Amino acid sequence: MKRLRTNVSSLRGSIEVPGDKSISHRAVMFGAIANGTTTIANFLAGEDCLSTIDCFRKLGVSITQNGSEVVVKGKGMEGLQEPMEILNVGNSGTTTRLLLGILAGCSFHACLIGDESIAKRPMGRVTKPLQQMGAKIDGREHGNYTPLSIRGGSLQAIDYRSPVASAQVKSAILLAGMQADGTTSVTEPHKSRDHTERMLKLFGAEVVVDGLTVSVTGKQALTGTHVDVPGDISSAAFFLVAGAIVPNSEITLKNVGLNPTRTGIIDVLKQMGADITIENIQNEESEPMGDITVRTSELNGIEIGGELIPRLIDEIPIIALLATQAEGTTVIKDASELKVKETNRIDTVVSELKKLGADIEATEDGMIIRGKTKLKANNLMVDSYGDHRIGMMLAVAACITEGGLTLNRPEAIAVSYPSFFAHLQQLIK
Ligand code: SPQ
Repeated sequence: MKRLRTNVSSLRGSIEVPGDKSISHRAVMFGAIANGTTTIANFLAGEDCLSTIDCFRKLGVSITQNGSEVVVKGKGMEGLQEPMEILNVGNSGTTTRLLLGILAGCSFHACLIGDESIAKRPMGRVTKPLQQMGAKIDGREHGNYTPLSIRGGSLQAIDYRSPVASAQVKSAILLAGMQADGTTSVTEPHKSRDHTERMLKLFGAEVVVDGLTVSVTGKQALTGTHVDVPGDISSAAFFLVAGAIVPNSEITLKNVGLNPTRTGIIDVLKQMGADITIENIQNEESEPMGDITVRTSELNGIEIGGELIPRLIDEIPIIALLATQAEGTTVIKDASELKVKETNRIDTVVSELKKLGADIEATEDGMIIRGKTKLKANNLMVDSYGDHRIGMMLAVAACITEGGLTLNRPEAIAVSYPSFFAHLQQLIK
């Protein structure tokens, strides 16, 4: 349990958020199956990415991690070894699904297990197409939930139409496709984050992107390289919102990833009227990054849905808090994917913000928030439910809440942002 800072009068200063979680996972995984050495700078040493390192070490890959510097000695596409132990993915959906895509092409046996939250997240969305390609996968409820067991082998390419816009589904199939005979394509209903496509190209693979369809031809080798991980925009989002809603604030976030498939939060802040500027954009050809400054703003409610949703799916908890401080109604729709994250994020966001007096209701595929509301707590306890993004959203909510507030299960935040509370403390004036 942690007592949260409430009624903060100002947030000011500049911070550098840790490396992007999605890119850190992929850099280790792609490095492991590449030929030669991969060096990673600004790696996120959060629990999820450490789970990825642990799994690949158990698959025989030599990985040296020294804080945010990582060196991976690649084994090549066919060099992974049958693990002697169960692969523990911890709390990480990305580790589970992308690892399954890689293991689908390996002719040995492996078992995957994770924590209580992972055990509730649907894996059929990747195990079914991987089975269609030729992998043998079994597990709880016919391979839909962990624990899972997989024996990969010779794979056939597929043309897969994903029913959901999910980068994890797309990436798992493309990673299997890299090991299959023929050309594998994945088509999504809306574009999900494209870090896999960009990173495969960085490792020397040929990837064809045609609108919502991505294709790779199998049996291409990857070559080890250097990966510079930008700051995680999903972590920055908590301070972008904090800067907009806490009085007398001005926060600069340095070297934040600005990949257009991830910047929905910036579009939303701008549409709601936030005072936000972006400077020093670099690295535009691979993973763009820049410095973002946000100041306390007058906000208005908006409607958020459609193709914007995959561009901000992980930011919806903090956007819900933002909407409580906007005049008028904010409607978030087309976001039923929130139900299958670390928690059901529609339920956990609505229940915890309601405790603080927010006017918020759950809908089938999102939520409706009416603002502007003064948040209040009278020595209340809110809960992260073991979900890092819910925990951080509540710590930011506390900054604009009157009264005493305690957070249950704050340790969940270490999954993606171990230095979150230190950074918050640094900004409080
Ligand atoms: O890795 P995990 O646990 O799935 O983490 C989350 C998060 O909030 O950090 C989702 F709960 O991020 C996913 C994201 O929602 C990371 C991700 C990726 O790196 O490919 C893609 C998104 O998931 P999905 O299911 O839409 O592909």
